[in-house]
Amino acid sequence: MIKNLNGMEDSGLFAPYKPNETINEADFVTASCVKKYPTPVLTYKDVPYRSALTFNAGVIKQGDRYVMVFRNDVGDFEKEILDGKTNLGLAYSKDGIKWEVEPEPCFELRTKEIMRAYDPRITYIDGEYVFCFAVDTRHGVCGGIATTKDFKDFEMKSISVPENRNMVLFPEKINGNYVRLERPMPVYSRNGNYFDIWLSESPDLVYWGKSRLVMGTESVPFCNDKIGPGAPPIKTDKGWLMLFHSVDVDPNRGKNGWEKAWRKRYVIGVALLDLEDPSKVIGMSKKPLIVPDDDFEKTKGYRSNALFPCGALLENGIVRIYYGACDCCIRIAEAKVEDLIALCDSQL
Ligand code: BMA
Repeated sequence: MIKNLNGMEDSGLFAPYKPNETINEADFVTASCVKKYPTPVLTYKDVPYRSALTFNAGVIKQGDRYVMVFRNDVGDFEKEILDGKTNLGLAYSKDGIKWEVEPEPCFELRTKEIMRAYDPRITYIDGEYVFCFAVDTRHGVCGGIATTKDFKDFEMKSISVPENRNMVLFPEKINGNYVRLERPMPVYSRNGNYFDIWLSESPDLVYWGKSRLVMGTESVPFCNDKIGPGAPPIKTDKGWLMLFHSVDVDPNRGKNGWEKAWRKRYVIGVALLDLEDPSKVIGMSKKPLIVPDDDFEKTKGYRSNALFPCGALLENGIVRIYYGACDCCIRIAEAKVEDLIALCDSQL
């Protein structure tokens, strides 16, 4: 007998799931309850320092204003030049839609070992803002966590072992611990590029453990490649609402955006996690929630067909989703929270 298998004991690590259901191309449409704002809310044109691509932004409410921290890949958009540097820009807004970018970036990680931090997510918990971001190092991609009270001074709490990315922190402790969703990238054991969503707990944001699988790629009928958690989960009375990105690859896709060839498509999915044990998926939508569906998202930008949510806010019954589009700008989509919950009607 083996004690304390940490939730992995029942029918094995990868159960419960329904493997390999797939949807048709005609089902890659944005759900009818979702309304997209017609134009991006932030582009390089809004940034007062050198900027080519502004995307993948964490957003949080601070008193009566909104705070956004966005990924800024430094360069020149018009000339299609990237300098190879990334910093995180800071913007404030009164309404969450029109943004004023601060004169300087608020965060940059560069050491001999670390090349950059990117794709920030922000959670407010216990009186401080917790940032989760990806960290490119010379020895692999890691998940990084830092805290701040003012978006000026930051304290690094932890950097994971590689390969890991897309960490998001729940906005409250669960059963006494901080809880994060994360996306490790196993190379040998999964027989392909199948990267799944996991969860870990920590007493202090430094030491992480009790790791367990939340959702495998095979559970997502619109995925043939990888998934990853998107925005910090939103608490509802039916469960934690989890937005995630999901990737399908088609070798027949050719040139898109700036790159010679870009064969992936990133769409946004939605699922509900159990309130007390968020490693349990209690419902998900079998179809994508948001897909690239206007001309801009399908053909333009740095990488077409790439939607990447990092922020979501629930106010007055409406969930506002902030997503990077085409790895070059930030857009908003909105839906009623009850409609999003209703979409999560499939059990894994
Ligand atoms: C992911 C990350 C994101 C990016 C996305 C689409 O792997 O690198 O920053 O938005 O790819 O290119």
